[in-house]
Amino acid sequence: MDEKYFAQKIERKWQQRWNETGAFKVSKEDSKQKFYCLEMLPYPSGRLHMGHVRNYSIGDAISWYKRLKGFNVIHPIGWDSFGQPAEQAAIKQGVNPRDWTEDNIDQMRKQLQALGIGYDWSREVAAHRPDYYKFDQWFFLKMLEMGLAYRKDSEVNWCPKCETTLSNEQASGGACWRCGFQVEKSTRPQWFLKITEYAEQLLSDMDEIEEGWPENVLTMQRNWIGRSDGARVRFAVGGSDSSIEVFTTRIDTIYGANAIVVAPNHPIVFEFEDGLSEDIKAKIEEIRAEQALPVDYGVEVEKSGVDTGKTAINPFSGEELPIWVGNYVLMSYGTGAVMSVPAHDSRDHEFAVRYGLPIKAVVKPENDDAELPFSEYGVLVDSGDFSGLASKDAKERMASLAESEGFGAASTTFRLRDWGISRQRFWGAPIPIVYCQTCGEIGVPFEDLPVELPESAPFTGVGESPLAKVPEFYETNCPRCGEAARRETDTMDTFVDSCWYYFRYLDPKNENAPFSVDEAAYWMPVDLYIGGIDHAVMHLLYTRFWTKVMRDIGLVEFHEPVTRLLTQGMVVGESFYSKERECYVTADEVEISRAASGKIEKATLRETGGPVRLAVEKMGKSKLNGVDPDDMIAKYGSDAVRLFVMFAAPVENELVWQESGIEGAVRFLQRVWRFVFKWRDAVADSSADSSVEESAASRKLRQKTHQTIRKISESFENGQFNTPVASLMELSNAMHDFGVEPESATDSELFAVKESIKSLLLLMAPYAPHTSEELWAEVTGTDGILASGARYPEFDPEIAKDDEIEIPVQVNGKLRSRIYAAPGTDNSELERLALADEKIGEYTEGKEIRVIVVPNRLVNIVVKG
Ligand code: ANZ
Ligand code: ZN
Repeated sequence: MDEKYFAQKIERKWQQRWNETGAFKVSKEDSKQKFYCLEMLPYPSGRLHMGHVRNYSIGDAISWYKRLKGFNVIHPIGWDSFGQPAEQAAIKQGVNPRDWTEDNIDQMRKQLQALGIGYDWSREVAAHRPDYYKFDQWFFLKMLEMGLAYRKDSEVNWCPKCETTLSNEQASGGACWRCGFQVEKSTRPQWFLKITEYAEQLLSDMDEIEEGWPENVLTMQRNWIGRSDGARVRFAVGGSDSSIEVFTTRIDTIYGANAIVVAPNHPIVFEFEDGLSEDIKAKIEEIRAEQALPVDYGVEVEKSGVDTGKTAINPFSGEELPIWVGNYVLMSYGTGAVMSVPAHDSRDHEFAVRYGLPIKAVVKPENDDAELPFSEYGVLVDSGDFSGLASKDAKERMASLAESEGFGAASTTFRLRDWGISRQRFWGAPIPIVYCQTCGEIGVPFEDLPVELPESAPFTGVGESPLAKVPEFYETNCPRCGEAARRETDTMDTFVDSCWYYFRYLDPKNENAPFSVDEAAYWMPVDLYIGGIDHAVMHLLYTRFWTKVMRDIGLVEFHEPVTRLLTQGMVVGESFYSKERECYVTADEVEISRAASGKIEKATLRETGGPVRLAVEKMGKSKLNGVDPDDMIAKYGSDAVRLFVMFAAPVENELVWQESGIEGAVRFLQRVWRFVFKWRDAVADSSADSSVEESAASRKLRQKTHQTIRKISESFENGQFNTPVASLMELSNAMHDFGVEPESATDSELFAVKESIKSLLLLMAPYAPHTSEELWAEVTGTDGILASGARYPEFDPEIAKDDEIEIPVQVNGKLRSRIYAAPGTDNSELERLALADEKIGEYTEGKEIRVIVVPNRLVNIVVKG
């Protein structure tokens, strides 16, 4: 054993050993309880960043813990390897997207191995490989059979200059991200998956995961699905056979309607259009153009509109209402038409005020008048036969009247839209469809899968799908009639790939099915899923949807794929902005003075002493505040990096990167190493058992050891993964303070030291596995923790028990005696001890008393009379 701690030497050794022995390889074992620990799979950009390191360190720590607890732990990894950056690299650097992607994967796999994350590499999957995306296509065809995949004309963002479609992100603010040109909406046929068919289940099944998912994620999903209970009501159009159906959540306000407002693309507008004046038509065009611009989520637009001059009849009151076109009514929601009730809806109110439309209140608070708009429930007034009813009752009665009279019905609407999966991209899974002149759109037969991507395509970044320029790809024959036909040239949204990758880990080589039903029945659902909050809706909603489809196909029997979700906080770095230079500078260029807490008190430019503004921001190149995991591992070792990352903050919180923190982690590991080095021989030779007479020192150390085991086990079970590191440091301090030298130690002291070392190493293994393995092998003479099948240490409650504490006993507020009891002794026992005390007896004998106990602190006896 080296006297000094050489992180790199140990780490290389154990990484190699784990690799050779397949230490993290697992298979289904029905007799063993499983634990599925999953981290969101990375996009192979080529370089690991600190966010990844954090994500995988958390997952690995929990995997180690569960493994030592005796679970059959599956901990796999793969690559979300389809998507834009590969295609951009092809355009910019002229490389083949496949080569670029594979090189990046090799690079990042090496980095993950250098971190020593315990993955079962035999289960690695990558979305861009045909053996994987074959089953993206398989699922698509299943959904086609089930009527869950369909094609319809739909709007896309289109840059007329680049002649290409853009994602919403690429069209943010209405400008093309490449050229800044104004983005238009254009219509093209696209494939959709009917996630809306599962809207209701996606909501109600949340009951099953409520315990294990963060509240904010559930709320975001609920809002995204956006269930709205209301009614549909048909208004007849004056002087015509047509009618307009509105969706409203407040049918009880219908007597207050002052207008019907429709979306500019509502069919009725096209019906009216010929008869409208040029002015009105121009205004409608303007609103259409405005709505065609991509909007940034959450930005309020000023309400505007135009009166068409046509009217509709309120079926309840018989009143004639003007029909307006409004910019705030969307064709994509409800029915694309609203009844405008300005007294009770703020949007309608703003609209009515702007155009001087009448505002009539029809709902009032119980005994009160209200400021308008009043959007709460109340009591109906001026509402014909319904006046005097409470809103809630009125809603029910009015909806059933509408239904019985045939002009409406209760109705539920969802905000959730079907999922458009067509992308005009090369680097994605081809949609397995063939278009035939005679037979129409035909799914590729299952036995012909995968529809493979060609080697390459002309990448220009402009125009339609790159695959539409590869005749060898799109020229084919109709699977039904055999005539010449054309393949679909769009590829799938990469969110399809990430919907089911963690099922594929369970059976990655299966050529006939996405995975085996038996494997999934054993391993699923995922016990813990760790990733960023940025996936709260899209990915996590899509994958829940996919699971329900898989259930309906018969692949799985459960409804929800993930029992517990952990959203990790961001890794942020300190950045320094020099005011005189007007740019960010690196930490090396700054003179920093820190408070003991690590907080920066003052920062100045080293060269000039000029002022430097300090900020804590997301790590990034432009801020010069990023750190490269490889550099950190090379400098400090992966165990120190991982230990620091886990220690620095609770996993849900932001983590502020401070290199000084890593230095602390290294010092801790060195200290542990020195202690083990010092005691190794003495401890290894000793076969003492605990039954021998104990010294005070060994009793104290054993108590600390068992308390630490108790505390860390509790923390793990409660989902606190940073506090155990502090407990480890405390235990290590207690070991150093032991005060006995190996040469003079008694058997019981050797036993206590050996127990503390072995416990510390097992408790530390989830955080610093290499060092723990190495030292364990040294102390026990085995091939390490994993190889020897060691289990997580158990604590003995007797030994862990705290010493007794002193509790003052007062009589009428005056100190009269003291009793001794273990901390946490319950109130009735403390009361019994106090009353049994001789001195106290003198005051209480024969008296009427009342006892007040403050646990662990005080017993006060009130003596009456
Ligand atoms: C009349 C009314 C009176 C409404 C009132 C609200 C309050 P949520 O809850 O978000 O589903 N609405 C319906 N379709 C619309 C569309 N295509 N574009 C814009 N607004 C639309 O909202 C439902 C309410 O949003 C509906 O109820 C309708 O306004 C409006 F005191 O009808 B309400
Ligand atoms: Zn055909």
